[in-house]
Amino acid sequence: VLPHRLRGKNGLLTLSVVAVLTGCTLGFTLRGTQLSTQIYFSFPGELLMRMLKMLILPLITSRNMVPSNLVEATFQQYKTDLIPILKVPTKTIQPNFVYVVPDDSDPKGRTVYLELTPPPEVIYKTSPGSSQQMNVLGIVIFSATMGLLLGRMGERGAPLISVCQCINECVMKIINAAVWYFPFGIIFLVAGKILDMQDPSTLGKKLGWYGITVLTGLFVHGLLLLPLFYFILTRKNPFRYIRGLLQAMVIALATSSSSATLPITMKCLLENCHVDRQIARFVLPVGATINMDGTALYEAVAAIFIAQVNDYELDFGQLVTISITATAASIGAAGIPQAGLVTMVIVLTSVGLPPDDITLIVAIDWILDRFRTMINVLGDALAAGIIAHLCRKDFPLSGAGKVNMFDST
Ligand code: DAS
Repeated sequence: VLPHRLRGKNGLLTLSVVAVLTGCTLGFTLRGTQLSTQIYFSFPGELLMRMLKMLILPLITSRNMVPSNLVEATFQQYKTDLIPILKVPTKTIQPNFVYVVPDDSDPKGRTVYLELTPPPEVIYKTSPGSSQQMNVLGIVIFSATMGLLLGRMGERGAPLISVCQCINECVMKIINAAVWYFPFGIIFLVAGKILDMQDPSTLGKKLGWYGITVLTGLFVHGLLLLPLFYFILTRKNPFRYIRGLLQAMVIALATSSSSATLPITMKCLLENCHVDRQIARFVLPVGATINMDGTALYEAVAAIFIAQVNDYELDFGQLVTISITATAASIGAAGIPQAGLVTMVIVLTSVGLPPDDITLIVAIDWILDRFRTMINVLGDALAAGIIAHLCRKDFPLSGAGKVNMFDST
């Protein structure tokens, strides 16, 4: 059905970019009408999000439960050296659910509660059926441990290993089929968000400068600092590697979710960037959960913007506090839309800023969320490329180089 030139992986990228542009055009064209997004736009876009989230659990578990000689060799040869690079940082911040509850007794009528368990409406606010309820990090660690143990069980573990390999092969076939729906879903996701966007005139000039600052920071970090870091550690052309990730970055732009983009990021790393599949299947899910460069940068800039709006002079110590808490809060943010907005209240609270002032930036958060999610995905993929390079230096990895997507041995 598709013209020959659109059948390849670059064709899908072209279709996705055209879909984003079509969604923007459709959204801005229809903004003046009384069209309801709930009727016309929410279903195709939500279907795309749920298709991606449906694939996360089977993809992570089936890939990681197949024993990998990488993890075994790592345990044998680098019991104390390499594991810290792959393992979760010792102090992981569990996502604290923070929500603002109007409190009549408070003279300003606003009180912040730091809750460890969210009330149902907060869960619904993050995103219904989101991976916020799915403990991706726990699933990765459990399935990788199972893979290790199954590898040591010899013949007894073979049946379950074979089942995992078959599941993994089926999941990759489903991903390859599902990706052709993505351009269609992207159109409605983007158009629906633009239709819902507050009237641009309500965005103050300050908010415009705030948005430009965040986007400039993300651009510098994502296209200058990260590639420089990748080149220093691998001596390879970072932009050739990033070109292989364009499809995943477009999906990240369209979905605002690192977790939902995970199946495509995995596909790009294996097919385009030729990263060892054992590294990709362990590093990506962990990165999508705790490695969020874009979110950390965004939360720091947002906190400083809110301080300036309140004419609140931050001293050097408070700026350092903001940098540290923004990094910690980004670790706790889940890979779902606007998760960074939820954890940012922790950053504001750390320097005595009014947490419910996040309402100042909500109006354009849905746009910035897309770009910071792109940088999050880029950071995860570059980290996987660096770790694969460092590991390959030390011992031969099976499966390095061009990988057949269905080769799940
Ligand atoms: N949307 C989040 C992600 O998926 C990032 C954020 O909300 O800051 O990475």
